[in-house]
Amino acid sequence: MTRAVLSLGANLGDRAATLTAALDALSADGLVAASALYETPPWGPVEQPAYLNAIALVDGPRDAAGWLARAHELEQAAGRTREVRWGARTLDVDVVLVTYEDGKPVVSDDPTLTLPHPRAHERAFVLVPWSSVDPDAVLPGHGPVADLLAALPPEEVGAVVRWEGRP
Ligand code: A4P
Ligand code: MG
Repeated sequence: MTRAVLSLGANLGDRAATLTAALDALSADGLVAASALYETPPWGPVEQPAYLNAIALVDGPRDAAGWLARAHELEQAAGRTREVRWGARTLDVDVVLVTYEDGKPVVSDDPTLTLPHPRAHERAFVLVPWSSVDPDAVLPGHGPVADLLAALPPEEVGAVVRWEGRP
């Protein structure tokens, strides 16, 4: 049994429907908590539309590779095509962290599955929803998520806004 922290992001198509469907699908995988949806400015070198992001905590019998495989299944189910790295996508599911029952993290520098996720600590779009569902969360190697958030530029944190849907 492991716990995975999954980061979901969508910035093409009906973003909210895509994320809601993926979170619903995860209820069959031991979904423990799902964050609200947050609208977030695109991060990275590629110009692209705003994202909706969410975090899911799941407990299940998978190992880390099993969670990555599940993440890829959810991306395929959303009709994801892989084009530009860091570019726009219907659904991106990243594995942020996998922990064993004793709380020890899976640590891997394998490029096909790097754990903990190498960029999670600097991404408000991961840390804000994560701390909303687990205020005491710790990112191994980097420290408490609350401290990481406090260290980010306030404007980056403030730009991650709970999404209430369009009027
Ligand atoms: N991979 C290695 N480690 C992991 C991991 N921990 N979780 C490998 C998931 N995948 C991992 O990913 C490329 C390869 O990374 C995979 O084959 C997998 O084996 P990908 O999903 O095919 O491509 P990508 O998503 O374009 O690349 P990457 O590196 O995952 O990009 P990021 O870092 O996820 O950036 N802005 C906002 N606001 N919100 C977002 O969600 N997302 C991105 C994508 C850019 N900007 C964003 C957002
Ligand atoms: Mg990805």
